Amino acid sequence: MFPRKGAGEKEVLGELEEKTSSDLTFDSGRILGSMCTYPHPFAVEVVRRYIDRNLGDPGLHVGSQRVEEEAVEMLSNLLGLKRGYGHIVSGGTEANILAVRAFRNIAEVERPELILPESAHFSFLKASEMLKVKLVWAKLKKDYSVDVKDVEAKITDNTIGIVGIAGTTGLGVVDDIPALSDLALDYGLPLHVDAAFGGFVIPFAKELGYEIPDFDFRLKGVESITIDPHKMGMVPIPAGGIIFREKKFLEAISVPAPYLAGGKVWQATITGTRPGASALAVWAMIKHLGFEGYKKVVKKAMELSRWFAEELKKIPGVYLIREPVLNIVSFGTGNLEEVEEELKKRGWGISAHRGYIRIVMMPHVRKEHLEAFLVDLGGIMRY
Ligand code: 0PR
Repeated sequence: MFPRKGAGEKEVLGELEEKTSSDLTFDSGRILGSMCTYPHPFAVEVVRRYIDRNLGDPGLHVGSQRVEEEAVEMLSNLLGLKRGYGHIVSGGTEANILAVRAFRNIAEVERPELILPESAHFSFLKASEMLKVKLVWAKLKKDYSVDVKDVEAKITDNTIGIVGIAGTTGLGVVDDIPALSDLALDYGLPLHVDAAFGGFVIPFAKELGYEIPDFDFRLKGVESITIDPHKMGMVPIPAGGIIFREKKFLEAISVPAPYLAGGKVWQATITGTRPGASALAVWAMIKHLGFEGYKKVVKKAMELSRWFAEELKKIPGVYLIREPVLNIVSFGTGNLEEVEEELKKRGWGISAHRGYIRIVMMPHVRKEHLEAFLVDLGGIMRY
């Protein structure tokens, strides 16, 4: 009920505290299956300071708009491009929708089709429904990366573009983006890379010596990339990123907003009013941590995932779906649904996919949390 009379702040906060007491928190060490994490305290401070900035009316907040452009530029640099075109958006879902929208608007075909791996995130289902683009699913190989031959076999005159994934949602697999890029160039099609998760992992992991396929704008067929700062970037929700190689893609999805403070401006994002604080937090985190800072975070996460994968193998009845590529480890068991239920009963925040359980070594996940988890899992598997 909408209250007629207001209550004191203390009372309201007390009520909120009680209502959210059933939430799992990141600092409890129980959330092991999420792609989110406790944001970096510095990013939280930036959001608090600039909470009122609205990039939906950039004429009012000219400075913040410039900062967003710089954040996009730094993300482009990380992804091998001197200058890219894009926005800090609400997350990977919005970023993927914008990419599909751009491909569809540029292609101008009557019955648009998008080819994407069977491992693609469900955000593409939303894009398909909203944009009336048919999804054409390409098969996966035994290693769970997309079968590039199957992608090629599915290209038709209606194809508006191809999607590759750099860090799949379930297993953290990186598709053979170099081969997809060559294919895209051969057929004159744009390639979108969904690096919502992998974007803030792969560049650092590669420099640490992990063997991961190239995935970014250094490959000429790659026209757009989704990269989410609110996952491994440690920026508060909402913070996604969409970067296009060429300006024409952004222009293809821009609509005029004629009456705003900046005069006639163009808007490409799905959201109109949108948080400037998010863009500022992305900028601030990149400046604060730098490449070396993120590399340290990724080093820890990668090492932990390798260790955890080996420990899992020691538990009878537990098997890895595949060796980890990024900082995601997924495993199966014989009686999976029961195991899932038992783990959840013991208070573990895991992510249960069809056929396996996913553990993501986010920055808040520490070895002692995983050790406690392994003890519980071992116990469950014994009876
Ligand atoms: N692309 C990929 C490859 C993703 O994994 C995700 C989200 C998205 C796009 C969409 O991103 P947004 O959720 O930011 O729109 N992957 C996570 C998942 O589905 C999202 C998530 C995050 C789920 C935290 C649970 C959770 O606790 O697993």
